[in-house]
Amino acid sequence: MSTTKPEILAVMPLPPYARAQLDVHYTVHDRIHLSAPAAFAAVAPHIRAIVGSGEAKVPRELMVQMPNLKMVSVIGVGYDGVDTAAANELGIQVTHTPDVLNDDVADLALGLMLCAARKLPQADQYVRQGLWATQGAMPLARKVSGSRVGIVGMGRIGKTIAKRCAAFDMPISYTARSSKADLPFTFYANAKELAANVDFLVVITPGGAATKGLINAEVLAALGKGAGEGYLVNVARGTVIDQPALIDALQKGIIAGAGLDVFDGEPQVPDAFFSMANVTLAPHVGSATNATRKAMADLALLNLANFYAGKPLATPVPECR
Ligand code: 8YV
Repeated sequence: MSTTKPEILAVMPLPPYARAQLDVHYTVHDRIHLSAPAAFAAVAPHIRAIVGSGEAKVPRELMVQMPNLKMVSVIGVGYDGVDTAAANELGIQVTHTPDVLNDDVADLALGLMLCAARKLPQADQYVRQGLWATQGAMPLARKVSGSRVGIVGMGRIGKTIAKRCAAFDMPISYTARSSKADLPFTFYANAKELAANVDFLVVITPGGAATKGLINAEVLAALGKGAGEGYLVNVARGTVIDQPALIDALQKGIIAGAGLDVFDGEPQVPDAFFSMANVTLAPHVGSATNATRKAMADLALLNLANFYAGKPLATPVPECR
């Protein structure tokens, strides 16, 4: 029996636990260290699997450079950076890590709602800067419990967010590709109608071409109801929001505020957000707890192990089954 470890390509730096586990079982080549074409060409024929996080970019041009590539294991539920059509054509399987991060992403969505409406980051600053003692009570905030929530994308994480919103006595509406008969929530056919009928709009739909710019100026105007109302929360992908339109809506007070975990072009974040008092910003931390990142890495490793053992993959993406 050969003791040589299979060679895999990491398309981006990986979290420490995932990296350590991968190193036990595989020889991991880092794309970042193979920028010279000759260096990459020397490794490429040996690569049968790629690993990367949810933000990994795996375009057709990269796949075709590895003649023996047969698998892409994404450590993340989102895989909008992977060209799944090309993968299908080239006979490359793609896996991701659904379900294990539902709780964390939903927790963060509620956290951002509370931060945006109850101004928790500002409240913290108010105390630290001694303003409580010198200026008295903070201005009053917006009540969250009982407010209407609209969820854009009613998949696994959307349902987990809804469960938490139900505990806050929030009437729940949603939009998705189709209405789901088994859910006791109000369905709207599109994001604009949904936005017009809610106080909080929470975005948790997959990224990619199909949802690019879905939350545009019109949707934001509908959320604001002509009266500067409505809060936007995004825990999906930055591309789902028309970011310049959001900046405009926040600057002009078209909507009341936003809580954002993801950005178009992250980790670069437009400076315009930094000076806004009506937005709470987070650096894409939806799944970023020790327990969940471990569960995600373990699932990605299981997919890789199954692939090398010739067994069915645990969590293939729907497009590549
Ligand atoms: C992470 C994510 O950012 O799962 C996703 O789609 O966006 C995240 O959980 C990340 O990719 C973890 O590696």
